[in-house]
Amino acid sequence: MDDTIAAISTPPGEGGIGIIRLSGKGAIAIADDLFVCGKGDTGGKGAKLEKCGKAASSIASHSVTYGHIMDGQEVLDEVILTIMRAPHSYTREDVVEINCHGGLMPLRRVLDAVLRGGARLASPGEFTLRAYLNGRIDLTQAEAVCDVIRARTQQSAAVAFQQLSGGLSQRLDAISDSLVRVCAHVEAYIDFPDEDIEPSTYEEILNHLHGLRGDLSELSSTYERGRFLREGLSVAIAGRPNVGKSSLLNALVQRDRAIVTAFPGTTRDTIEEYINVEGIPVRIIDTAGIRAAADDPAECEGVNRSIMAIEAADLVLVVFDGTQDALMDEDISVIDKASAKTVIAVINKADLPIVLSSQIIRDAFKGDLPIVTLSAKTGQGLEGLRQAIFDLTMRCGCTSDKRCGGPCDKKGVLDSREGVLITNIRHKTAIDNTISALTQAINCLRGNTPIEITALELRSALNYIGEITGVVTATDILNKIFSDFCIGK
Ligand SMILES: Nc1nc2c(ncn2[C@@H]2O[C@H](COP(=O)(O)OP(=O)(O)OP(=O)(O)O)[C@@H](O)[C@H]2O)c(=O)[nH]1
Ligand SMILES: [Mg+2]
Repeated sequence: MDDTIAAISTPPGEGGIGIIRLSGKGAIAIADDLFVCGKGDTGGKGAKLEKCGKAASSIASHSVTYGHIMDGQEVLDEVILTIMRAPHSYTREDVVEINCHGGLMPLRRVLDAVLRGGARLASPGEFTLRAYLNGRIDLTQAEAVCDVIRARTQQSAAVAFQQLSGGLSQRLDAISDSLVRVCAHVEAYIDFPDEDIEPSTYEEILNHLHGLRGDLSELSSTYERGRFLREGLSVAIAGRPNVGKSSLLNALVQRDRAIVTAFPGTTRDTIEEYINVEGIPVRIIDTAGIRAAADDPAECEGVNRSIMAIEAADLVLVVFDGTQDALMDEDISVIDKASAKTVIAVINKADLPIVLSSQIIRDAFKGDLPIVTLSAKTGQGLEGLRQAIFDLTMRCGCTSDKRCGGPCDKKGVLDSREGVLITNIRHKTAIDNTISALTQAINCLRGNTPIEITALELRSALNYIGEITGVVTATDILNKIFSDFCIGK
């Protein structure tokens, strides 16, 4: 943390501007050596500059200054320099941002000069790591930085922003503060072993612990919805050949992405696209039609890939041709492969007379499931499918039965009472560990266990919560979290 780090903070490629960021004690001194304020041509060696005479170190914090980055007499790039002095910066250290032209060469040349000037190339996420280590943000907020950058839909971004602005931390801090008070209460009895716990105090502590455990369970139960908003949902389109799977993919992505022909066995490889279903980022996967008679090696491999895609998907759309009044063996074979998954049945070709009944499908699946009738050709009924995907994913009107799913208020996902969703498996695991420790503490209190053991369980519950916000954190967890970041953030 004593050195100065630097990196290109904008993505590789060509753009209007590209930014090099420096952070650390030496950042402003390095800028002093390289930056010449004032107008001039950008014509390489011997360029004439009308210097304004202002050194980088004399530029006011949070202001921008026009000038050039020089390597001796050579102009490396025409830039805008921004200085943000500690502690009012992203990392709470002195930060310098150099806005260069957004191309590979200007950025590389300026970065090289900065590194020669004494900075070290930053590791992935190191700016955010410093922000965390210097106490500007906690660990959940640091993780949210990555989520904001990677968000694919407005809803995903909203959840990430909420975490970034401390929504989750505040909720956990409140629980943690309560737990500290209970802990202090219990530990007081360790210090005065002759005192017996009053029955009323006893009940009070137990009630309090039950309440906290309830709050945490509620938070933990939001994970499934939160995960889909953060990571997206994978949806495989499965079915026998020629039922209209590729047509359905094309209808959902609103362009001719996959080849459609009247011949069965058209699709061989799986094809993936992203769509936005009411804020849920959905990776939709078109697969080869499943049939046993596929003797062409490419089609056989396609069928294997279809089966793997079904197994890996969060949700499977099993497509049927609604113009046929009975299911074929090949349909049954697809149903067998998908029946362990969460399924929406799609009766396709509704622009033609539909003769396939929903009851036949329910019987084949041996139970109730959402069934949507649509036409991939005309788009009729497509909105119903999007709604069914949303309802099923967000468990609308649903409890533990994974196949249920009633109508659901779309806004309900984010306007939920608690307003905070758990989106990260690390947080969910720590919350579940906290719940287990609280359950142990409650059992200890109820049994005849020495009060010291209860106190230990409460301490371990506190530690688990601390792991989430980063109050208690092992180095390997930090390394894992920040290695996931891009360089320059
Ligand atoms: N009338 C009508 N025809 C459709 C509809 N959807 C697909 N088709 C036709 O059905 C045939 C097969 O469509 P595809 O989308 O290629 O079917 P697939 O399930 O991807 O077929 P494979 O890739 O061979 O497994 C084509 O002739 C499509 O035009 C629909 O909604 N209505
Ligand atoms: Mg196809």
